[in-house]
Amino acid sequence: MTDDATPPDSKLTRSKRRWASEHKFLTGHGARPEGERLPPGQHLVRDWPVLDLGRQPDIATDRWELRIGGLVERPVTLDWAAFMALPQTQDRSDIHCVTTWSRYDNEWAGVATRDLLDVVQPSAAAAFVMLHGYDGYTTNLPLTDFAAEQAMVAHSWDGAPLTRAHGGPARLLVPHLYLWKSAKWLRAIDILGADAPGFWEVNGYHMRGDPWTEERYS
Ligand SMILES: Nc1nc2c(c(=O)[nH]1)N[C@H]1C(S)=C(S)[C@@H](COP(=O)(O)O)O[C@H]1N2
Ligand SMILES: [Mo]
Repeated sequence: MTDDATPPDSKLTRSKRRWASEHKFLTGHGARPEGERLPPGQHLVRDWPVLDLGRQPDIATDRWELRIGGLVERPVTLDWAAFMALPQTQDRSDIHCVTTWSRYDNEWAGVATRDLLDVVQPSAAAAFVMLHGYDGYTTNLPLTDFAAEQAMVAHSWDGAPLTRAHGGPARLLVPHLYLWKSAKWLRAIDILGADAPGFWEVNGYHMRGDPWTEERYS
């Protein structure tokens, strides 16, 4: 069987799409060397600094909603109940901020981005994602990074609801990229065919942001 003879919705094509989104067959995230935990140029902190544009929107869960649209088969707008009714995931991961602090062993709970993508079904042309926060913040990343195994829309941290300062009711978490990609107060996810810069990316930050290769600035 050749690729030419394979219809676009074949089982193999679906599997290959899934492998791509899972980074299947790659040895690890980005260029992280075996056995290393602190990326180059980072230092460890024990507290959790708050960084944002200085406006922290106060969004009660009863008026929160998350819109997922763009290049998808089934766009959705989830209210809090619908979001919490999706499969729930928990994961422990490290976070790395481009301002050089890293924090180990954060316990997150939320909905895996893969489960959100299963709901909306990205179309074949989908390749990038733009995140929108309730504060007007935007940030972009490749769909493969958005769909990474540890990525989720998180509503809890260390066993308690995410605080407003850290992006509650719900924020993105993509722990293998610098934390500016993890949009707080998440309001909308736009699936795109082409990459476009978000807030910090317009201001010189990197389009991808891998801490292991120090993709800090473009
Ligand atoms: N909505 C929104 N998300 C955001 C930001 C922001 O200003 N608004 N700042 C980003 C930046 S630059 C960083 S470093 C992290 C900080 O997250 P924290 O305050 O929970 O540490 O959030 C990111 N997500
Ligand atoms: Mo940041």
